[in-house]
Amino acid sequence: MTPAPTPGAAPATAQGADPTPVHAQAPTAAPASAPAAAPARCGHVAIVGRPNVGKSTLLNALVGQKISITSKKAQTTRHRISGVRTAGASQFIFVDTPGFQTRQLKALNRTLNRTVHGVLADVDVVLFVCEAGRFTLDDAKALALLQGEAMQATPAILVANKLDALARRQDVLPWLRQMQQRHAFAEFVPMSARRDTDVQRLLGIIEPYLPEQPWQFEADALTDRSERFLVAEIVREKLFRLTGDELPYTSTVQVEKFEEEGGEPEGAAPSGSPAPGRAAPPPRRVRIAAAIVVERDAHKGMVIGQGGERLKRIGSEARQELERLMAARVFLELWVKVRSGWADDEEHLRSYGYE
Ligand SMILES: Nc1nc2c(ncn2[C@@H]2O[C@H](COP(=O)(O)OP(=O)(O)OP(=O)(O)O)[C@@H](O)[C@H]2O)c(=O)[nH]1
Ligand SMILES: [Mg+2]
Repeated sequence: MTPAPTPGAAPATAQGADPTPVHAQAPTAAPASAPAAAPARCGHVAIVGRPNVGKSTLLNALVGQKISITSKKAQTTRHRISGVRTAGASQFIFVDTPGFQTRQLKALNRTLNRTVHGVLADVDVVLFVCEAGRFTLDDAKALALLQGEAMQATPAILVANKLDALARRQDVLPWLRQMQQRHAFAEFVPMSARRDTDVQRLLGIIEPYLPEQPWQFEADALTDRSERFLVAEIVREKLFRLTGDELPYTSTVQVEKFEEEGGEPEGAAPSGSPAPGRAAPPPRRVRIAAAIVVERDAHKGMVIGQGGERLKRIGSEARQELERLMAARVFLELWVKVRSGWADDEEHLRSYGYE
C-alpha cells in the first residue's frame, strides 16, 4: 500500500482513480485530525460476491451516501469504485467490485473479473457477500477467489445479506454452520443492507481489522471517483432501470462534455449555507453531454422509445439525481450512438474507461 498522508491532509490519488474526488455535501463535524486518545486507523475493505447479491447497496449504506449504482439486474457494477467513511478515529475505504462473472466470457466479463482480482490483491479485509440462506454454484465460484494462496492471510467476513427476504429466519443458523465449513471466515454477519442498525453493527465489526495508520483521504471525502465518472454511472443506472432485460449487457455511457458555468470548479466540495452577512454564492451550473452507446440499431430504438419518451425519462431522472448529488443546476443532453461489438473489443473497452 502507498504511504498515506496524515489525517486531514490532502487526499492521496489512488492509482487509476480520478483526480477530483467527490466530497460530502455538508462536511461532517468530524475533527480535522483523529482524536489523540484513539490511534488513527485506515484500511481498504473489498466487497466481493456473485452478481446481484447487494454489494453496491451495501457500499452505499456503509458510506452513508449513494455513490455506486444499483439495480435488480445482474452486472450493474462494472468498475472498481471506492467509498470512504470516516467515523471517529477510523477511516474505512470500501471498494465495490463488479459481481464475479462465471458465465459468458466476453471481453467485458473478462475485464470485470480482472478488476475483482486487482482489488483483492491489495486490501486489508474482505466482505464476502451472499444472500442469507442461499449458496449457489456462482457463489462457490466467487468464494474460490478467497481461497487462492495470495488471499490466505487476508481476513474475510461473511455478509449474509437480504436477511429481510428470508422467509424462515430459523433456517439461518444451520446455514451459517454450513458456511463455516466452506471457508475460515473471521466473522459471520447475517444482516440486511437496507437496515441501518445492521449496517452500523457491521461497521463496528470491521473496525478492528483496519490497520493502525494515518488516513488516506480527508474526513469528508466520499469517493475516489470524479463527478464526471458519477454522471456516466447515474445515466447508466437509469438506463438499466427503465429498459428491458436485454439492453444492460450491451450498453454503456460516455460523457463527452462536462462544463461548469461560473460557480465552483469541478470537484470542489459543494458549499453549505453562506456565512451570516454574506450573500449566497451564485448557484453552480453544469452543462453535460453524454452518449449512450449500444451495439445494434434495434437497441437504439429501445433506448429512445415511442416518440423519444424513454430517452427523455432517462435524462430527466438522471438530471434530478445529479442535481442532488452535485448541489448544482444541471443541464443534461443525452443521445444514442451505435457501436457494434464494443463489449467484445478490448480496445473499445479501454476507451470507455474499463480497466
Ligand atoms: N430485500 C433486500 N434486497 C436487497 C438488499 N440489498 C440489496 N438488495 C437488492 O438487490 C438488488 C441488487 O443490488 P445491487 O446492490 O445492485 O447488487 P450488486 O451485488 O452490487 O450487483 P452487481 O453490481 O450486478 O454485481 C437490488 O434490487 C437491491 O435493491 C437487502 O438487504 N434486502
Ligand atoms: Mg454492484
